[in-house]
Amino acid sequence: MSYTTDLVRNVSLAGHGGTGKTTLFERLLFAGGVIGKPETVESGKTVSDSTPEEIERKISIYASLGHVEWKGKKINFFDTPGSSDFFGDVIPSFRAAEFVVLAVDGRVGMQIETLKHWRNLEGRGKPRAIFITKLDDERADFERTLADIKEKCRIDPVPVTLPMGAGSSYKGVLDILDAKAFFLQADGLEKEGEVPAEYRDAMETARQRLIEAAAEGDDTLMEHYINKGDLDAAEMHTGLIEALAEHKYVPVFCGVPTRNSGLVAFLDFVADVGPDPRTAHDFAMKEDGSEADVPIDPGKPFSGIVIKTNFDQFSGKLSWVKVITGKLGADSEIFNVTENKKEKIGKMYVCQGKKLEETRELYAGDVGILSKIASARTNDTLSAVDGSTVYRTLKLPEPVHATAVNAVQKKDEDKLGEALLRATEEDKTFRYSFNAETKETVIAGMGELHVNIILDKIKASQKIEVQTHLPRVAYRETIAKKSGAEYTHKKQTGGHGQYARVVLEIAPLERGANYRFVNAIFGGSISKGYIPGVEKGVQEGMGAGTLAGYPVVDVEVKVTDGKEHPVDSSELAFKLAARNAFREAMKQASPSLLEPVMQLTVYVDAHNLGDVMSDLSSRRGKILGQQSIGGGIEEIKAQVPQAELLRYSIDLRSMTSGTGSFGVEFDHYSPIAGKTAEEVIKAAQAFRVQEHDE
Ligand SMILES: Nc1nc2c(ncn2[C@@H]2O[C@H](COP(=O)(O)OP(=O)(O)O)[C@@H](O)[C@H]2O)c(=O)[nH]1
Ligand SMILES: [Mg+2]
Repeated sequence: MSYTTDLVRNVSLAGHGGTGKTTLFERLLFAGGVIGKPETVESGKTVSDSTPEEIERKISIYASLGHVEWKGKKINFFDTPGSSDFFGDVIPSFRAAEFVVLAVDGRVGMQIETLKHWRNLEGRGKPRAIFITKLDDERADFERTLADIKEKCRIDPVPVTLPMGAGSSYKGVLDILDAKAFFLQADGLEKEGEVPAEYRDAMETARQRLIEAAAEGDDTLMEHYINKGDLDAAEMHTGLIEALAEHKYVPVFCGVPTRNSGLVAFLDFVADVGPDPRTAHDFAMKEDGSEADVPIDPGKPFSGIVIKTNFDQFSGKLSWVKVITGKLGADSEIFNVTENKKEKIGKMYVCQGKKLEETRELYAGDVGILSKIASARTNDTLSAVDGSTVYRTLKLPEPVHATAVNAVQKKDEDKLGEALLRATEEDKTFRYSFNAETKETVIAGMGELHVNIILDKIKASQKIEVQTHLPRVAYRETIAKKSGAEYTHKKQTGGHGQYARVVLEIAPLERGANYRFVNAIFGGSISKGYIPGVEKGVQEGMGAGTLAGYPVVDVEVKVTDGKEHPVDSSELAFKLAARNAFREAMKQASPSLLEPVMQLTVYVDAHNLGDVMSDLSSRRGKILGQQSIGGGIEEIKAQVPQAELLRYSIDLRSMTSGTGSFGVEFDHYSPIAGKTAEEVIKAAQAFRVQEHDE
């Protein structure tokens, strides 16, 4: 069954972990008749939390997609993970859904991840709503939660449903829009009924508020409202649709997902009022790097973007596609614009969690799944064969937590490498690289949990053991003063000898200049043909400094003299002589260590500012600036040695109860001395001993 654009609605369920998103998703599928029996997160059998790692931890790690047909509309729901470690799987739903519903726990109010989502959505101007859960709990309080949302998001949200009763006397919800009540049942879905007399006043007050919101929809409605003090049902309907599409109000829903309460009024609203994809647009990249809006439009040739990639045990690679224009058909030919490759589409699917269902057509606005499109990767633009539009890639956060990793058994290294590579394809916030300098495989992600879960999954699926440790810092060595040395390489082996003599001078260069080689030989004491050998030798010498074996930088090497032998000289002999001459010279040139210093940007709540600043100082950090960026958030810019930041994502999280976040990039190399340098040298020696043992 396929649905035209006007009949498609996309909703992302997002918010802090544990607020009830997965439960809500499950119950919405139940209300829509997709599943006959809803399961609990605790049972490990929900449609959404279906992977072994999710079942084991009882949290969502990956985005899931499912859909219900409601009032003739196909409503796609994304269930998303709550922990910031998995934010990379929330972003695709923010891109693909025209409507984001943030779940808020009625016991605790607006929590940090939800607030971060809120800020992200502000940047997108995306229509959004709030769903307050857990109102059956004695500690829950609808009004208090609403007040908290008002304060933290600086909005005046508009209730579309209101709770009847609270805690153990919770009875169900009032549907303000349709002036109905939905009563909680001992079993099964809630039942529609008359609004009890005691709630009529509350209902009327809420209806007035909703009418005001509708009147914001456009100027004529506002005029009618001002003149009549009311709007009729049809006016209210159009007003709410228009005002929501432009994010002029934030509807609030409530309920108890675990007991199937608050679902019907919510589904009605999404189907009747929720944003039509045709009111939304996506973003194309223009040649000059700027963006252009592309309306979601079924009338154009096909184009779409791959928003997510995952690997299924049975179906192989699955590419999730948001159709932006036109229609995508099964058994058709398309063009991967990003990879410049024609592709044949075979079967095409929609899904309910991990269950795939074949479909023949997907219209603009809809989200579906293609299997086995070899070239397709997350962020690729797909289009009709003659298309050339390229869509903007997903705005994903940069990884902030790095770990070095290796297989316990040497023979498993290749398997580990392949599995890590595949993980980077599935997860764009996960990186994997081999650092030739420190001879380590380094992986990086959004936090310790993120990285550990990926490793656990690899261990289990590949049946290999892996070890992790803090990544080694890529130090450098340099010199502080001029010096010179001469070295004669001389060997008599059998009939044929080796001979070369090199005299050179070295001098410090400015920071960042790296390396300069000067051939200052006059009178041909070393023939031209041997100079490349000399330079190779110098470079080898610089590859491992004399202090701790780190690469040497910012040095000028000048070859001033030498000597060769008509028979016994060779390029190899000059290389060896130059390498040793360089080492001798370096020892005399006051060698010192340089460490990488990172540019750090930290975002924290104002009340954590003092702690975070003094912590940065204790990490040998230099504060460059600090400013308020609104919403009670402070931005700190600092330069901090990389060696002090290896566990920063963990430490910042504990210092700020998870509210802080940061970005980091390499800035420059800076000298270190004294105790800090001694420790680095000691550690490097220990490492070399260990390497020899292996
Ligand atoms: N009492 C109560 N518990 C709920 C409600 N909604 C969800 N829960 C429970 O809250 C926990 C977290 O729910 P889950 O759906 O996994 O939250 P998610 O992390 O947002 O997906 C589970 O134990 C649910 O059973 C509710 O309305 N009332
Ligand atoms: Mg969940």
